[in-house]
Amino acid sequence: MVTNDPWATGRTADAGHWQTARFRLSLDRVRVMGIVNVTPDSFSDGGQSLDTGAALQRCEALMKEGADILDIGGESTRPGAPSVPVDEELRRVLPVVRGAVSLNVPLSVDTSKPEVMRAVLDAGADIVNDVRALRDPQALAVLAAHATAGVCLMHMPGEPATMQSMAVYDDVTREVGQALAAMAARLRQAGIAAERVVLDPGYGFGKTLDHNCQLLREQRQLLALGHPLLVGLSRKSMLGALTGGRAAPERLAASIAAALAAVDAGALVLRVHDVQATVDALSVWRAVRPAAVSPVAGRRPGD
Ligand code: HH2
Repeated sequence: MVTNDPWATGRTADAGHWQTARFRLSLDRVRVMGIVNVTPDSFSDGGQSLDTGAALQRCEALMKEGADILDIGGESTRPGAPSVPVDEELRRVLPVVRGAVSLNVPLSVDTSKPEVMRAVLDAGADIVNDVRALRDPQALAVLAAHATAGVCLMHMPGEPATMQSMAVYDDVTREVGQALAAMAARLRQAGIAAERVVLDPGYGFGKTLDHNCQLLREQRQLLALGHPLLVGLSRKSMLGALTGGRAAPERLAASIAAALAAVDAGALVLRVHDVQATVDALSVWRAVRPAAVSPVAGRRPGD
């Protein structure tokens, strides 16, 4: 074991996999989570997969491109997006989960609603990805009642409508780290095994451009929390700001650069719109990165 191995720093021995409902997902290499937004109004791809058939086609296409996980969402989190009633969110995501369950790939559902969580887990979904980190006690209860489902806890102060007014930190990395630690402790107290939990710093959620850049620069510090890190930087507005105002569909190069920066800083799951390009970038990355021995699998991450 190489003690200064970036892949090892601060991570506990059991942080080498993500336990999800049907799959124990090895994290000895970086995993790509492909985004399937079943929404009319998502910030970069709203309306593209609004009906079940189109969403399932996207699921299959993303798998062919090399996605390791599919993340299905029925409500946009962009600031100002209208809230979606439970029955409408269920109408959007449940048939997609039911159709995708036979694809033999881990299915994540991006939701904060306990009713939706319960229904999709009953239908065979593997992971709950909650940008509100199960802050609804009923949501926590749904996950605690499930023996194995994975969960992603993301940092977001307040709600999408108010989060940018709460983008005030003395030290963003320290404060995001403390908040994530408290979230993980709350799940532990509820009896949810640590191996089921990944953490996400929440790029673009209640953070200014400077906060996002500092957080990415210092992201490695979050590895000390002992959970794998998932990041969502794909097409985010911070990338538009850093590239002279490019619109969301024109942020591919910026998204790849950000994804690799995040991997360099210890991220093990990348939530992305552009799966093929990200998979290609990771292939090159793996071939040329400094050799490091994974303490988890006893071999180089990515092999
Ligand atoms: N970002 C978005 C949505 N869900 N989940 C996690 N864990 N991390 C993220 O960074 C994250 C997320 C926003 O992206 P997108 O789904 O493309 O847009 P919208 O929320 O408008 O549907």
